[in-house]
Amino acid sequence: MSTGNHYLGLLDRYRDRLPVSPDMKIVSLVEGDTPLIPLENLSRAAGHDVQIFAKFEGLNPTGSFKDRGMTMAVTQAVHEGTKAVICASTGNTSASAAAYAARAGIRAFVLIPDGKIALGKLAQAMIQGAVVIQIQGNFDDGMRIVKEMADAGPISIVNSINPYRLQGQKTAAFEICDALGRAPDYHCIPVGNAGNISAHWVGYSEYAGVKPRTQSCAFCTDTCRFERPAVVSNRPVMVGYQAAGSAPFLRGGPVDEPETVATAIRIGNPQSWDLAWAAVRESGGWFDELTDADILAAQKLLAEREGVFCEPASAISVGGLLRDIKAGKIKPGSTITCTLTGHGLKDPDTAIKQSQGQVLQIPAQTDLVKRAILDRL
Ligand code: AN7
Repeated sequence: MSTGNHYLGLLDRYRDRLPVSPDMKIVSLVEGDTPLIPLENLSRAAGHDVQIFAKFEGLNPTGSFKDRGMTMAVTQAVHEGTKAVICASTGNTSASAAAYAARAGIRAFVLIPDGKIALGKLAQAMIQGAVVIQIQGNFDDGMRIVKEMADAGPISIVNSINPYRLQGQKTAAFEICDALGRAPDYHCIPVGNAGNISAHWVGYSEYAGVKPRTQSCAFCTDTCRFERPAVVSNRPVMVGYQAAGSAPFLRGGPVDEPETVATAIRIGNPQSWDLAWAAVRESGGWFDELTDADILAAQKLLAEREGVFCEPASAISVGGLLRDIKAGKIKPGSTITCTLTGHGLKDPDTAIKQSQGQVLQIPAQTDLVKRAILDRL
């Protein structure tokens, strides 16, 4: 389907840097190419001459960054002749897996935690025809079960332990470099299962023509992309933020009962542990944690000051960055990108709950409405 300059998704755009062969039938919803939004108000308020950009991944087709990895993983799964995909999920992976499976005409099985999944994500998985299995446990329990089912039949795991997922997700780093003409000085990103921070480091390293010291992908023999010419000459410092009640990277090991309002990152036993540590160490970065109150405050700040509505887990990248700028951990004059991983509409309950009192109840009379407005001008 060639259509001139029509953007056809990230597997098409970055095909020469991805494990996409000519005989593959690409399963795509035209994901990627998300906006890199300058956060001018927050940059000004932060001072220190910083330039903050939000990579708004919530504007992918299913409303989260997961679509980048899913187009690659489902394309590969279909190529291998799989009949179904399966994942454990805090919500966004299941929404994305359901969509791409629907597109490919295969079945999706999604394991979600008991309660604690944002309503929008559940709605997506259900309407897109996934078999939704709610387990009496959390994400980590679901992940364990999915891994134990690896050889159950012609069914592909599409969690980020599937290396094709990370390959797709690395394209976010490419897009940022393509937009800025260089890599940012810092990249701030929420961390749950830790696939995304790992994938970004692969992408940045590849674009800088540097092979990460830790092996970061499964394609090092036949389809290694690190030999390709460099596009940029720098790599960012990688900074990963976790919710305080769900922060294994800060605790130094798995957390048994993770808890946070940011349900997307309510994960106690991250699967990409080593890769994420490698990204942070090799880049000279760090992990830090935010309380639920700080996460919600950051979500509100982004919405109120910049008009950008992301889900709580996403806002942690901006909340953490602003704190680190204040603390003097970010060099003055830096260019910083923050990944906003998912759309705010995924979780309307939390948004409404923390905006209480903002709906005025007024009789349907012009004078009363007028007065209410004039009082607030
Ligand atoms: C909005 O959907 O793990 O560190 O099962 O949905 O790569 O896991 C979601 C993760 C950040 C963390 N922001 O990314 C799932 C799932 C949002 C997310 C993360 C997730 P990783």
